[in-house]
Amino acid sequence: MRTLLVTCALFLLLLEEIRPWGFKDGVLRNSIWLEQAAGVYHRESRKGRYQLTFKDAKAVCKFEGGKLATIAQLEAAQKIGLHVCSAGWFDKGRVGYPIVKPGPHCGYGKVGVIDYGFRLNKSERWDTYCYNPAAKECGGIFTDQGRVIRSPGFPEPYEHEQICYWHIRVRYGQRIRLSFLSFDLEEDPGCLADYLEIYDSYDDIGGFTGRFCGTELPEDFTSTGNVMTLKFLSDSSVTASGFRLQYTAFYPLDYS
Ligand SMILES: *[C@@H]1O[C@H](CO)[C@@H](O)[C@H](O)[C@H]1NC(C)=O
Ligand SMILES: [Ca+2]
Repeated sequence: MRTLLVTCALFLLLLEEIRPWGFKDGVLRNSIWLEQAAGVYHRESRKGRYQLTFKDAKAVCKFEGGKLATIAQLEAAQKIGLHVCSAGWFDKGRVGYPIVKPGPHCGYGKVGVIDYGFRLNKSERWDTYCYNPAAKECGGIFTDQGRVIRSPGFPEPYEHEQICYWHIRVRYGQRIRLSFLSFDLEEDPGCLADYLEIYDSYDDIGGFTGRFCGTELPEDFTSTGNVMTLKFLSDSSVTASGFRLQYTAFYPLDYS
């Protein structure tokens, strides 16, 4: 993973243009909204956004041991912070998404479950909202000053078909240092099977920093701002013991 250094350098150049997350115009801009609440979570197809028919959506939720969320379950989850800017199928062929924070680009400025109603055409393609209160804990939102993060079940082998996100948000002005303690994911040249990705960002859209697999311990990484996202994905065959890493928040001595 020597390309990491190059990616990193390039990214640092790009990042100079971007303000770190924090207060801007008196508004706290680094909020992270829940992606899983009260047993409800959002899924998109492995092929990407808006690829699931109603039948596919049911199959995805069932595959993970749950079922499509009802509107009542989605509303309950929204009340405690589930915020997803993607429309998905829920129970009985309804489509919508939960919005906590009003914004012009998502939910037409409204808050609550944005409801597209019962779809007549069940071949339309959307994401899905599943309900599974027994879902394995995987990922999370961390605001502590430091913590050890482990792949699910570590040191036992992780399961197939998992996607976990860890969002780290520390105090404004702080940075985050990641140190890998142990690393063992299915090895393949492009890391297309199982991988851990690091994003120097609050989500996995911007700030891609590196993708890792195999047994080589990735180098330590330091964020440029006070947020970071880790994404772990496993495919449907071959597992390994996974990873263990530590993050630590610190105040940089030099702000330049
Ligand atoms: C239903 O939606 C699918 C996907 O958008 C589309 O290809 C199909 O033509 C639609 N069927 C009808 C009857 O509108
Ligand atoms: Ca695998």
